Amino acid sequence: MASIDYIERIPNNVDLSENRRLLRALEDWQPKFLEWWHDMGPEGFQAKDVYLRTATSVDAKGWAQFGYVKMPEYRWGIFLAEPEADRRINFGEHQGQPAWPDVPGEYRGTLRRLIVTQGDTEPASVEQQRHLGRTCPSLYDLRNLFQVNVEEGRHLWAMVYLLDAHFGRDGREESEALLQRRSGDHDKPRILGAFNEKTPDWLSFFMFCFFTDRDGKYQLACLAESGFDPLSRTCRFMLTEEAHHMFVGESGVGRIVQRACELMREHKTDDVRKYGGIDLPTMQKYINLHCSVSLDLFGSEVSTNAANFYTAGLKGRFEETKKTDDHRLKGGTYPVIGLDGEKIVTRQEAALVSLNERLRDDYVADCQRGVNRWNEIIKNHGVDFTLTLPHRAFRRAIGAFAEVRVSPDGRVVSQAEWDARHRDWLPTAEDEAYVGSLMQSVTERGKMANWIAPPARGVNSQAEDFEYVRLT
Ligand code: BYC
Repeated sequence: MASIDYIERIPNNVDLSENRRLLRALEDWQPKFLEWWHDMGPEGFQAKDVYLRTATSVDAKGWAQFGYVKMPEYRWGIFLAEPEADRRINFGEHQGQPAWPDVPGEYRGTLRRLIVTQGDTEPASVEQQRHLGRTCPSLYDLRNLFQVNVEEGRHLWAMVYLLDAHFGRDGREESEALLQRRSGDHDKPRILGAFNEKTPDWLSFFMFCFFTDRDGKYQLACLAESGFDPLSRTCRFMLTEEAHHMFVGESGVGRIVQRACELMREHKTDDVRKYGGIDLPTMQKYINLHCSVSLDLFGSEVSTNAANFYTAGLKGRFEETKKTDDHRLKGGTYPVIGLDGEKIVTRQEAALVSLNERLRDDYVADCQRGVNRWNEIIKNHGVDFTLTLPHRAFRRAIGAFAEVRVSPDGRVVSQAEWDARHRDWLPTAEDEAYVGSLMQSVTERGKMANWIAPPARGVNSQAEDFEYVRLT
């Protein structure tokens, strides 16, 4: 079961050849996917050999095989984690019952919606990042961008498989629609807010991978708990790939921080822009922006949708099975922040409707660990500066704080104060223009743009001057 059938046109470990109807549906979708990839995937570089990792099996030995591949020839396919014998539903009103191999009729609409929402983010991120190849800071980073892009493409396949295999004609229509919406498009936008934002430069890309891909980790981890077993197994395998995307984000931002500190020390100044670096206050503004956009992806603090997903056994909590409560959340409460007039207060809400906030708490704690590691880099250079996460009520568009203005340190502020101060808190047009001015492509082997430090080690332990993308 672990090994993947690469003889088939669509690599898979789900015995696709045994299911002619599904095979036909996916073979019908495949050229449309490739057309979308051609139109909306990475601009340029499609004919170049890229040093990519491809999964040849879903076990530890096979899921990271490296070799040169042209992106359109990447073997996108369908890989589910190994089935767990006698898997049970671990939470909600069906707790203890065997996990479902098929979609229960009563949850068809809800599950389809969850899967479509998840699926929609994958092509969206590829669309958001499609222009970045032209301004890469190094071949190493160019290759990492493409690795992330092809894997997001595969995550789209993962959701399309579920739609085509389990939702009949509706599912096939949704699969088509996933290729028709476009990030940022006025008429047919992507479903969630963050996926309609621009990713205009590499600083934004690294921030996106750190903050927004991390939402992916937490949402996938909750879907991996699902009582619908094919969704659980699909998400479990996706999580192994997601880890690399967050590594790209954290190490990318860390390398920019490192370079800023090096320039500060070398030139004995905080004004590293003079020397072509990205200064730490600008990094802080980008953190404020990307963190706040990603916090919205968890939905409202108090949500009956989340309660219903949980009770139905469709979407669990992060590390559900490690928790020691009743896994039904009938009686308990959970602290949730909200507004009391002009004040931000914490209230105890019913645990069941607080699941979005609880997941946001897990997420914020994880983000903070990454920020601490960036601060270590700063401290090790003897620089007196601390990067922080903005308060979770800052610049929110979804939930209890959508209608108020809140400062990064968590004060509800007047519109007048917001107007006077927001330039200190969020990237300004000048900041974006400055960062944009640094985005000059560096593609010589082993070379790095001046605003970013080299990585600590190469991909798959390759040498510093390894040719990650063959441009000639
Ligand atoms: N933007 O009770 P509410 C990833 C809607 S990222 C726009 O507040 P709920 C990746 C909501 O749909 C992970 N709309 O929230 C990362 C609802 O609409 P209706 C993606 C939003 O439903 C990087 C209404 O507001 N996966 O994988 O509890 C690169 C009230 O809903 C937003 C998932 O999200 C928003 N930010 O939770 C590539 C998992 N937030 O019903 C990939 C699947 C809420 O009134 N999705 N709304 O029309 C879900 O679990 C839930 O849909 C959400 C929302 C967590 C997103």
